[in-house]
Amino acid sequence: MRIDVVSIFPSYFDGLTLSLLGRARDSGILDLHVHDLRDWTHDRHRTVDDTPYGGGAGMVMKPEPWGLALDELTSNDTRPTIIFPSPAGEVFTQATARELANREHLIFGCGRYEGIDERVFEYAAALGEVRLISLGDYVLNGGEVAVMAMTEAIGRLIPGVVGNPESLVEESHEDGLLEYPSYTKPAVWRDHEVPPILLSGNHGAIATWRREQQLERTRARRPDLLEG
Ligand code: 6GU
Repeated sequence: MRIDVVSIFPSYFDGLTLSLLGRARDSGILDLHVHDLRDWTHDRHRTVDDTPYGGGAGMVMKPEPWGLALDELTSNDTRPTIIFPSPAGEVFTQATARELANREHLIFGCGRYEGIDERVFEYAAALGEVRLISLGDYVLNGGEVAVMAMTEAIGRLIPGVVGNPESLVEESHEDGLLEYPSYTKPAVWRDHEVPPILLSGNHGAIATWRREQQLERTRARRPDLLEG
């Protein structure tokens, strides 16, 4: 998979070269490129924003640098998926991550200020599949942190990125429930005991107990997940 990220703060993404995704990148499974939006400006101040038509607070990202960036990054492919992180978008879930992990080419456009000129989304729709995606119902200063989260969630689902594929299955959200609790040695730690069933060697009973724990936790913490 190829991923292009466009941002006015490209160094935010230095962290993506570490650990899991860094190894995927080194091994060639993930072809990740981070770009500075200002490289597609042509004025002395490398301007990317301007005041909003109609008035109002804050600044809006100008369309021209985005147009040039999208032209260049889509010049040699069949319709990529172009994602604009936005608190006004559809909410990102594990299902979204699974869907996007199957794409050949993702482009993330990180907005800052009050947002990007709306015409950029219209223009991008002619070049690829446009998705506005939110992490949840709270406000960040820009799309960078959201793109870090999304690329990690997507990247770990690409075959070969996570060493043991079984570890992907028994995660919170993969089966629509929260994860069961985990324990390791010692069996007693500061007067806190490991549930005895886990020491029983009865694998059937352990599987049943874990399922009950998943349901109990989901009911207590995330009843919304059980509604469907
Ligand atoms: Cl994707 N962007 C911004 N700026 N804020 C957010 C968000 C995205 N998701 C939740 N809050």
